[in-house]
Amino acid sequence: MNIKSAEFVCSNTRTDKLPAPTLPEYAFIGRSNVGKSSLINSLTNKKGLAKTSQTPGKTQLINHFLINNTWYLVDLPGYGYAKTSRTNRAEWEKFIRYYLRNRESLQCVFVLIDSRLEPQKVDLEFCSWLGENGIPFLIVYTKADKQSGVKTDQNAAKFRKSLLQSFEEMPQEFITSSENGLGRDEILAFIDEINKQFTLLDPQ
Ligand SMILES: Nc1nc2c(ncn2[C@@H]2O[C@H](COP(=O)(O)OP(=O)(O)OP(=O)(O)O)[C@@H](O)[C@H]2O)c(=O)[nH]1
Ligand SMILES: [Mg+2]
Repeated sequence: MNIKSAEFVCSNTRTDKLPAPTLPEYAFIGRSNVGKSSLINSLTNKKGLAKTSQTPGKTQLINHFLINNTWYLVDLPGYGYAKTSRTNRAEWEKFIRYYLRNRESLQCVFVLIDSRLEPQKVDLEFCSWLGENGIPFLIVYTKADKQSGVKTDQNAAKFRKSLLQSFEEMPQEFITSSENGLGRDEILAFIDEINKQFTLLDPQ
C-alpha cells in the first residue's frame, strides 16, 4: 500500500470525543519507549507525525492519525512507565482499556515488544487481557536494527514460547525497525487486506 497522505486528526483523554467510528482503525500499544510513535512515523514515512522521545511517557493521549483519508492509525500512551504515579497508572488503565473494549471500528491491536528483551511479565499479562476480552492482536518486535538478526529471532522465540503457555495459537508476528524500515511493507500489506474487507462489510 502506498501512503499518499497522513495527517494528525485529534488527541483525546476522553473516549466520547473520539472521531466517529466509521473508518477501520488500528491501535499501537506497548511499554513506554518501546517505539510505538516511531513505528507510526516509519509506516507513514512522516518523521514528525507522532511525537517521539528518549524519555518514556511521551505519548499521553489517544492520538488519531488519518491515513489516505480512509483509515486511522492510533498512537496510545505506553504502559509500564515506572515514574507514573499509581493513580495515573490506574487512570491509564481505565481509559485505554475502555477504549480497546468498546471501539467498534478497532480492527486489531498491534502489541509492540522490544526485540532486545527477554519476555516481560507486563507484556504477557497485557496480551492475556486482550485474549480474555476477545480483542484481536498481533505482535510487533521493535528496534531490530539494534542487534543481530539471530538475537532478535532468539528473543522472539522466547516470547512465542511464553505466550503459548496461555494461548493455543500464536498471533501473527512482525519483526520491525523504524530506523531502517524493516517490516514496514508487511504491516502495511496486512492493514490493506483488512481495510478491503471493512469496505465490503460496512460500505459508507
Ligand atoms: N534504533 C532504533 N531506535 C528506535 C526504534 N524505534 C524507536 N526508537 C527510539 O526509541 C525511543 C522511544 O521511541 P518512541 O517511538 O517515542 O516510543 P513510544 O513507545 O512511543 O514511547 P511513549 O510514547 O513514551 O510510550 C526514541 O528515542 C526512538 O528514537 C527503532 O526501530 N530503532
Ligand atoms: Mg509514543
